[in-house]
Amino acid sequence: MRIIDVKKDVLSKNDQIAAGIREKLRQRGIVAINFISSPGSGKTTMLVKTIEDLKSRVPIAVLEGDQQTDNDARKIAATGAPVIQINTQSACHLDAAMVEEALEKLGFAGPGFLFIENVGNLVCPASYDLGEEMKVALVSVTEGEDKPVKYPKAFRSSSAMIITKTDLLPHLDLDMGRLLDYSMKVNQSLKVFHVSAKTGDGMDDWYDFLLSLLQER
Ligand SMILES: Nc1nc2c(ncn2[C@@H]2O[C@H](COP(=O)(O)OP(=O)(O)O)[C@@H](O)[C@H]2O)c(=O)[nH]1
Ligand SMILES: [Mg+2]
Ligand SMILES: [Zn+2]
Repeated sequence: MRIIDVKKDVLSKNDQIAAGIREKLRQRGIVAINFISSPGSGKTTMLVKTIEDLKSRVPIAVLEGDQQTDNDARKIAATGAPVIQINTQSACHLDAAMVEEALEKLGFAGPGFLFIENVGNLVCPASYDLGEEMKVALVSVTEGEDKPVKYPKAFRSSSAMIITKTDLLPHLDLDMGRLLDYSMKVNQSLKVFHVSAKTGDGMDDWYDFLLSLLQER
């Protein structure tokens, strides 16, 4: 009798494709950022604001992942940025093969940023390498303090955490110190941003960070 570890096998195939994507993006001077968060944390809103503020300085393209609809792709398209919507149907995450196919359709020559908005889910997106430079986890102030310890892999596999919707803080009793303690507990090197895409508060720190990634190329 033989037992096959299916999950391991699927992931190693995914990692091979992701490595190919990473190499291609490097050659084109494209910095890819994989956004992961729960549904509604503010990924699309962050992207729209980021594109509007940076598009005159650097080319930006987007891959949008959702099970269904092209709602988010239409919001991105309204900014003028090239975008492809990936509908994953029953799947709850993007994988490297989906990204490879979408990249061909996108035809983004680079250099610049490629933002990948993953399916809203803090679980399996953490396990799938999409060939990105880094994962960035978003958590909104309405989600409570303990998401980092409940979903540690999402925050451990991310290089940065964006705390979103800070304009709502006066209406909430979020303990920010605890949220920060929990996130440091799972990943000490997590770079943290506090932003409101609505008011623009804190966005400049995020832009400085992004632009420094491009300069490192
Ligand atoms: N007050 C406030 N609401 C926000 C902010 N960012 C996003 N939202 C709202 O949160 C909801 C979900 O945002 P969306 O960007 O679609 O989240 P996604 O599902 O992670 O892409 C929408 O109603 C947004 O208008 C923010 O900075 N402040
Ligand atoms: Mg979205
Ligand atoms: Zn999944």
